[in-house]
Amino acid sequence: MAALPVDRSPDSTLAFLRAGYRFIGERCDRYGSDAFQTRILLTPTICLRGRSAAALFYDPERFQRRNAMPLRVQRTLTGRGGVQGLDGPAHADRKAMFMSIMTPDNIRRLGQLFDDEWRTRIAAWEAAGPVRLYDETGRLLTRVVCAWAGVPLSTSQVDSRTVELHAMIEGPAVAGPRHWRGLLARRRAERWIGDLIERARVGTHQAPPGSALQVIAEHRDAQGSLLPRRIAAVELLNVLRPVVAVDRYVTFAALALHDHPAWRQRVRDSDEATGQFVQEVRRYYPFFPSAAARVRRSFDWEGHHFPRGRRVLLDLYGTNHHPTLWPEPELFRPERFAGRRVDPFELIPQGGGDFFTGHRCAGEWITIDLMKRAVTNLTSAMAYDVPPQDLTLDLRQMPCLPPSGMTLTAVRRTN
Ligand code: HEM
Ligand code: MYR
Repeated sequence: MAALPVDRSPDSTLAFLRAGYRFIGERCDRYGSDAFQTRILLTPTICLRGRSAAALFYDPERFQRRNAMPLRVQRTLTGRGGVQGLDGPAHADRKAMFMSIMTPDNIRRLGQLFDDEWRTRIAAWEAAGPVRLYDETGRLLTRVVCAWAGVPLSTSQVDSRTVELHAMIEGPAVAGPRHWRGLLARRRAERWIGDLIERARVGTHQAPPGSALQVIAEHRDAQGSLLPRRIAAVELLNVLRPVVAVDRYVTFAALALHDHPAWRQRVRDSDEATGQFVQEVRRYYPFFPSAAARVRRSFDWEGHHFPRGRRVLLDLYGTNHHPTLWPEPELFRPERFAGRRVDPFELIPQGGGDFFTGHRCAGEWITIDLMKRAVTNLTSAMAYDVPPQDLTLDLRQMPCLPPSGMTLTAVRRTN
C-alpha cells in the first residue's frame, strides 16, 4: 500500500487559513499527488482534488456527512441539524424537500422578481453617485428572495437582514470579531425565521402556497413528524442565505466583463455565449473552497488506505483549476465551454455528483439562472463606467471578494 504523502507540520490550520483557496492545490503540486494527508483543527485529514477524487468523494457508500463539517462552520454558515450533515434516508427525505422548491416555474418566478427589482434599482443608481455593486446586489437579493420565499420583510429591515445574512457567510474561516458577528447573526436569524415558522404553522401568518416557507413549515419526515422549529429555521435559512450569496458571483461576473470587454458584445448577441460566460465565472472565481466528509467504512483507493472515520476534504476550487481538466486554468476563457459536455465531477463550484442522492448544491439551477440574468442586465439594460479602484483578488481571504466591491459610476439605463 503506497503511503499518502504527509504534510509534515503538526497542524496545518494556520497554513490553511494563510494559504486560503490554494492550500490543497499548492501541496498537491508540491507532492505530485492529488491526495495527501495533514492535520487540520487537530484532526487528521485527507485532502483530495481532481475528477476521480470528486467521483470518489460523492459516492455515498464510502463517505458520510455526519460530524464532518468543523463546528465553527456549522455555528456560522450552515447551522446545526440541517441537510448538509444528514446521510442515507434522512438526507434523501430532506433533500427532496429542497428540490421540490426548485421547479421551473418557481425558478422563473424568482428570476422575474430579480429582473423587475434590478430595473427599478437602475433608476436609483442613475440618480446616485458611485454605487458599490456588491452591496446593491446583496440588498436587492435579500428583498427578492424574501418576497419569493414568502418571508415578510419591511423596507426598514432590508439593510440589517442583509448584513446578518452576509455575516454568516463571512464568519466560518476567520477568528475574532468577524467570527463573533457570524455567531450572533446566526442566533438572530434563527430566532427571526423560527418565529415565522411558528406563525405559519398556527395560521397567524399565511404562507403563500408553494413558497419555501410553506414547503418547509409543513414538511413531514418519513415518520410523519414536522421538523422541529429550530431545524425548520435552519433549512429556510439554507434557502435565504445562499440566494443572497449569489451577490458574490454577480460581482465576479461584473469584474470579468470589465477585464474581458470583448465578452460584453458576445453575451448581448447570444444566450449560448451568456451560458459559457457564466460557467467560466463559476469555474474561475473562488467561492466555496472545499467540501468535507468522513470515511463511512475503511477502503483502499488508488493504492491509498482510507480508514473509517477519517475526515476528508475535497478541493472544489482546486478541481475547477486542475490543469488536466482545464488547460491553462488560470486564464479566463468562456469559450472552453463551447460544445463541451461537462460531467458531474468536473465543474464543481457548488459540489458534484447527484442532486437527490448526494449533497450537490440544491440551488445550482437558481444560481445559474440569476447569474445569466445579472449578466444580461449589466450588458443590455444599463451602461456604466468603472473608475480606478482596488479589484485585486486575495486568494488567502475566504470567502474572497475584490476590496472595492466593484464600484460603478455614471450608471444609465439603456433600454
Ligand atoms: C450545498 C455552494 C447557492 C442551497 C452547497 C455546497 C456547496 C454550495 C459547495 C456543498 C456541496 C457538498 O457538500 O458536497 C454554493 C454556492 C452558491 C450556492 C457557491 C452560490 C451562491 C445556493 C442557492 C441555494 C443553495 C442559491 C438555495 C436556494 C444549498 C443547499 C445545500 C447546498 C440546501 C445542501 C445540499 C445537501 O447537503 O444535500 N452549496 N451554493 N445554494 N446549497 Fe449551495
Ligand atoms: C451558502 O451560503 O451556503 C453558499 C455560499 C457560501 C460560501 C462561503 C464560503 C466560506 C468559506 C469557508 C468555508 C470553509 C469550509 C471547509
